[in-house]
Amino acid sequence: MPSQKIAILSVYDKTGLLDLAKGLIQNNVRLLASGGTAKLIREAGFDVEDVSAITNAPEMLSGRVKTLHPAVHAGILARDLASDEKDLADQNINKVDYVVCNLYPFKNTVAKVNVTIPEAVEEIDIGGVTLIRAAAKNHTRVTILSDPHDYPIFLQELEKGDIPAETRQRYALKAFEHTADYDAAIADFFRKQYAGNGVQQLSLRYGANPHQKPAAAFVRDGNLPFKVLGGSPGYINLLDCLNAWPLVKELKQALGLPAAASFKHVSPAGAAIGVPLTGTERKVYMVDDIDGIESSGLAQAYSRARGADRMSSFGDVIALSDTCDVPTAKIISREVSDGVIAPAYEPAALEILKKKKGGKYLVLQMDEAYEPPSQETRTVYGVTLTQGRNDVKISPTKTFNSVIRPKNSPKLSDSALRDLTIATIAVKYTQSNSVCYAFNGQVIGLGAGQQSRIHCTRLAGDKADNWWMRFHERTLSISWAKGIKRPEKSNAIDMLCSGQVPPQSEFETKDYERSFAEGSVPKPFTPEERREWLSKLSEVAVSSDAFFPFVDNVYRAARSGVKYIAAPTGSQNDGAVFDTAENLGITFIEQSTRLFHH
Ligand code: 93A
Repeated sequence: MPSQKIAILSVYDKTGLLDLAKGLIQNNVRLLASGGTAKLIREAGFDVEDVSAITNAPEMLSGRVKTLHPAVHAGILARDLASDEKDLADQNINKVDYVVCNLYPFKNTVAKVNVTIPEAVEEIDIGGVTLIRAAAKNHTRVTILSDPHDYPIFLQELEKGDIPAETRQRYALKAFEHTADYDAAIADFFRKQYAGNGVQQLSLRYGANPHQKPAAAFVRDGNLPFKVLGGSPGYINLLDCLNAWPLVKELKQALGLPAAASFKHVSPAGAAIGVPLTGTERKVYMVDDIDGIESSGLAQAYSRARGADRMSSFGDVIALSDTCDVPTAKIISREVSDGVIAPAYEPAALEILKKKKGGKYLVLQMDEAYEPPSQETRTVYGVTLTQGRNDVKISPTKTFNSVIRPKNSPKLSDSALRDLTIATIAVKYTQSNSVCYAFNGQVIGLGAGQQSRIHCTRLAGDKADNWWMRFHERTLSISWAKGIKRPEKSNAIDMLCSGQVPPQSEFETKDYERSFAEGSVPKPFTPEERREWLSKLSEVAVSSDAFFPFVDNVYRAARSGVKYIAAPTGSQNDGAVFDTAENLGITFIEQSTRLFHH
């Protein structure tokens, strides 16, 4: 006669317990239960023994030790092996077949306002986790029920005989998820208590919006890779920093010059390397009065990154590849900006930045040696998504030498390779779809987050055009009204350069004209003047994060002086795209890696 099956029951949540006990008994299962669980079953009139019947040890330490005993765990963990059977027989221990357990309500307890550490500590379940883990580990023989919702189906299957292997596997998986979630909640609580704010975790005021609370940033392993030297970051600030930093790190690695990026809403508004600035560029980027800029590659890089699209960079988060020096800090100090991340700061530069925004300017110091894990995880609407990190390396020597069209194209120049590298690294960190135009070591137009590729190509192209219109003599020679602020100048220039003038209403006209010195409102550009000036822009490089589905993208790019396009292929229209590029004198480089980013 087969020996009687044994179930150990130890549940905090006693939902469905009595029906389960009844069903088990009807199926001739012997019940063993911990204190409160046994009491409830017994009081309902069912036959149950205390766990101490097999441990010969009482519950101790006010319940801290209830089921922790070799008689319990050897009974659960034993396999159908002769050596295990012998060990059990030597100790007079019976095999356990079913474990029913759910854990102390740690999450509910720590969710209470003003919960103390001792209160939380008492809710850390040890014996229950051990029961669950042991039974789940030995699921080839043992069934673990950690969710009361599973009791009815379990009883139906028990009626039929043995619990099928697939059911045991499903319950084991659920059990492992249950203990993992439980441990994560414990770690979360103690991280907040013991990790020290800013070391392993950082409390944030709120998430993407003020009503999204609580919010925090943390790592599970080691410390955060950055230190807060000034201000306190918001959620979106961190998203910007953690995208902008790898962008500048990769630009520097790829091109060997200091790099800077200016981010807004998790896409770059500008990104550049430290190519020396001409006098005109200094004027256009509003840095002609910065001392020491000629000898600071970093300041030049940031001038370019910030100068590319001053409208989009308003209130930016900045990433710098190198130690922030005084000229760079001076440029930053007088722009409207939210924060900066850099590997280090010269003391005098830090002093300047710490005075910004009444001392609230965000200054983060990034650990240059930090390497993120290769796997990325996030949850969206309760669903966890995981992927390998996009760690593909973009390099001027390796990324653009696969297939170049037309086939007889001359070797790409160093400056073309440099600008293709910049545009491609920029799209790698831009919300998709994205298309980037680069020239002279910097982004000059970037289209981010458009659902249609041609809209990206147009948006980026229009930005490149606006950028170039800022170099027109008429824009350069604007005389400004007294006391006008830098952002107001940028707004007025943008109105002029993007063809928004003449304004449509009397009020708008008045507002616009207020920016300029008396009697010197610049004449709007006529379509012919625009066309004429834009035709002078040439040698521009474009990178796209995925293939061009239609030839319209190539036509649009050509209008903004584009001579090089790097894009993945795979469209049905590839042939037409290549032909169009060739007809327009554009070199097309098949860049083999798709670079979507979200
Ligand atoms: O404090 S414990 O970690 N020590 C134990 O040995 C132990 N064994 C089971 N808590 C322990 N449990 C937990 O007790 C179970 O996880 C379950 O949540 C609870 C059931 O207790 P009772 O049967 O006394 O109501």
